[in-house]
Amino acid sequence: MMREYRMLVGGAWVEAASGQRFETFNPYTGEAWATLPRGNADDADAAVQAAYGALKRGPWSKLTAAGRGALLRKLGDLMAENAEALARTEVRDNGKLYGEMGAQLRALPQFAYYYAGLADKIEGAVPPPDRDGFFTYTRREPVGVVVCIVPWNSPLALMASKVMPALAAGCTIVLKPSEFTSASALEFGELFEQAGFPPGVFNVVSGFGKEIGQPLVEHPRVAKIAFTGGEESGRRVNELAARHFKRVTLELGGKSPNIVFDDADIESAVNGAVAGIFAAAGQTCIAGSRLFLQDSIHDRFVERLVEVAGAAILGDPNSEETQIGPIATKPQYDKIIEYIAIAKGEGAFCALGGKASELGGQFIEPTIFTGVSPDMRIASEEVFGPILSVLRFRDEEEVVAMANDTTFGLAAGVWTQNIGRAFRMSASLEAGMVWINTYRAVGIGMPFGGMKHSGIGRENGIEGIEGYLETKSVWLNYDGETGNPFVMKIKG
Ligand code: TXE
Repeated sequence: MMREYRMLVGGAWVEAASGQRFETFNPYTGEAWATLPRGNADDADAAVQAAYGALKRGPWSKLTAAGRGALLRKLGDLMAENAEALARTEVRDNGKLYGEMGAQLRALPQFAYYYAGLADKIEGAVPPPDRDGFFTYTRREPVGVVVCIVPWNSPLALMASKVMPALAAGCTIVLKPSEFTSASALEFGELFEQAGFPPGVFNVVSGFGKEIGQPLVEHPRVAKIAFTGGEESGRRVNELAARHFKRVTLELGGKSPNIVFDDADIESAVNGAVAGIFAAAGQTCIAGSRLFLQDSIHDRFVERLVEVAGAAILGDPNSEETQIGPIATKPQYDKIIEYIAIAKGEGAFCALGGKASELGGQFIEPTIFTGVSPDMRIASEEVFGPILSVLRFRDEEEVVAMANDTTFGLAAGVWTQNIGRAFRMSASLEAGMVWINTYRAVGIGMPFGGMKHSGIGRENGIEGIEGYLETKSVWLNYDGETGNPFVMKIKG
């Protein structure tokens, strides 16, 4: 039995205006398991108008910051209560490991609680006026209607890091999940209703990037776009937004360096390198896809790496045993297979994997290429799959130059026991996040985002709410005179 989802617009569960639907697939079985409304510009308009109405009129517009916090706390509780069901949906729709999703969903309510607590601590300022008879202050106001566009690789987590601060700031939202993985976001919409958010504050629509995503970005009533996705779509969104001076937060791709010095704890570094690239089958923006090994440890490190990665268990994402699941979408699977051929064609040496798994379907073996040089495409382009490129280096200076020689700047890992080197490296690497003797550590309080082509702005932490606020300066004249030498004085 195919499940049929609907979209949440203005507090009602609706079909697409066109009446059309599309299928969503289980990447493990390859079978369609649900259908979704195929939204277009008409649905985009309806959702934005609902969000705009809720922003300007009605209970949300009058709610105090503490009131918004209380609703967010309720939402967090509901996320915790529904974690199991949401995790199962994500596994079915996206192929994510159940083990990983369980942990992620236990952490996700913290996004709601963190920003619930922050909602009533966003303060304006009272700068001293530069003239007599004036009182001057600033207000922090919600930026307006926010469109949140998220990709398929981690739908709920990427959505939470946008939606929670935006709501805490007082914005209203239209969420557009990826056409490949919309089910969890649509189920998430039910929790907003149960938590008691007024209709129109949170809307969720489904459909394709060009058909409904783009009209949302271009809609005149939308003030800000919070986007996570690929570099090309991010560029398009940024260009369209710029035309209308819309605010953007962009979380895009990466080709992150993971750097191991010869003084590192080798066993930890091997585990960090394996988790860095093969977690979520490499389908994460922070994947440590370029592994830099210092000359003197190169050979024995690769040997151990191949041993550990080669033992990874591929299989059913619902099984607790499984360490690497299927690739989430067929186009992504095809792209990864193509990059394997490109790497071989460029002369990289395949030390592990290098082919589709014998499990069939959308499984790809964990793959390690050594002898990679910086000029190869496999060393510079984001693959977004379980493919590791190994490069070698002589010393600190050389590896900093190589690591930074990329248009991306999302994350970087450094493995060393030398404290001075750790500090130097953290300052020299051009990346939004640097991990020393760890990889992939993330937490709600720490800003997340990239430099260069990896994005604009930061999510999470106190900084994560800034992008959803505007500052308004208020000048109040209390002495009766205009008080401003440049204002015309007209006496009748
Ligand atoms: O992402 P898209 P795709 C990288 C990864 C992957 C590549 C392509 O390398 O191979 O991107 O993946 C919506 N206006 N990442 O094509 O297109 C789209 O509907 C408005 C890295 O799946 O970026 C979806 O909801 N919206 C990344 C969202 O953008 C548009 C995670 C992301 O889809 C749009 C995923 C448009 N013109 C892929 N075009 C990361 N940073 O983690 C598309 N969309």
